[in-house]
Amino acid sequence: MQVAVLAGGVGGARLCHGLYRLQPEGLSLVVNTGDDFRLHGLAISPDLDTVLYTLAEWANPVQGWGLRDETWNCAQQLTQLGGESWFRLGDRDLATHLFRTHQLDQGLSLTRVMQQLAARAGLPTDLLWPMCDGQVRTKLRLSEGWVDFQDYFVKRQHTDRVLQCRYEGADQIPPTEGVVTALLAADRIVLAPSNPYLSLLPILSLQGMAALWPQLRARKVAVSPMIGTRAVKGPLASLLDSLGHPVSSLGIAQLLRDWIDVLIIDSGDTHLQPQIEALGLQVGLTPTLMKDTEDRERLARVTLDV
Ligand code: FO1
Repeated sequence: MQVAVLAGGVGGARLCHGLYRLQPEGLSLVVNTGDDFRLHGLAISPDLDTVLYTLAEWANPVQGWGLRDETWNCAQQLTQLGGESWFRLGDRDLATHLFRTHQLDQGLSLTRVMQQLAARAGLPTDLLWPMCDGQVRTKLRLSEGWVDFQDYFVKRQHTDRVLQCRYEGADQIPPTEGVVTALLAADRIVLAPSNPYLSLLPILSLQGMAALWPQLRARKVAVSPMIGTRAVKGPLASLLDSLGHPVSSLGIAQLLRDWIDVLIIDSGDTHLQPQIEALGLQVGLTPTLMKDTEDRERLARVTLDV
């Protein structure tokens, strides 16, 4: 079976890992780049790196992003010098950003750079696909105005109420050819348990995506990142609330209903099944929390079988 996955963030990367362990071939991971930015002159692609490190089994198992066995000498010295240190770059992680920045500055596309990084990490080169090669940037409107994604997420620790989200550039930048080919070839498209506002909608908002979607023959399955009224990680519950959706998998169903056939929700949320079905979606019920590799594989299996 050809499988394409849309993903971003730590939950997305963990499901990608489960799918990769089940079927390393015929798998295409389309990753959000709306969080990408430059800092200290370096090109940083947090979601791509989180997927890369997780699949290579290099990721920090506790925080989910960054590398395991990381050291922080550069970050500490930068703090000492009074440099910008709110976004912490580990010593080993810095090598990825140096490599990527150099290659991009030589004129290579982000897609090509990620193929090289994947190869060096022992992964197939046709596995990891940045959603686009252009610059789409997720922006959030807070009470004092629009801010960049990482200003909201890391600098301000996602404590502000978000009044609006936009994906700057998305209406002018199409998905890459590799992404379109993978979506057209897919028998199944999986929307990972990633934050819809911050990871999935940036991908789905790309130029031409809404027109492409009905042409895809794949069955489209999403995994809800909500368990009860809580997000597994991050500010999703607060975003659903401030943007006018129910703070549960019902809110996820409302947001994704035009893009999917099936929503997999946590088995503790059975009571939501009738309301989600009333939106025209099929419901899959299974434990959705991924605590270990076995959970990742088990949930991945459900996304392929449902
Ligand atoms: N997240 C944080 O909360 N604080 C950080 O200092 C931080 C540094 C960082 C460095 C490299 C990287 O690839 C990711 C990093 N993240 C950090 C995570 C990142 O901001 C988020 O996971 C995503 O952008 C949201 O999916």
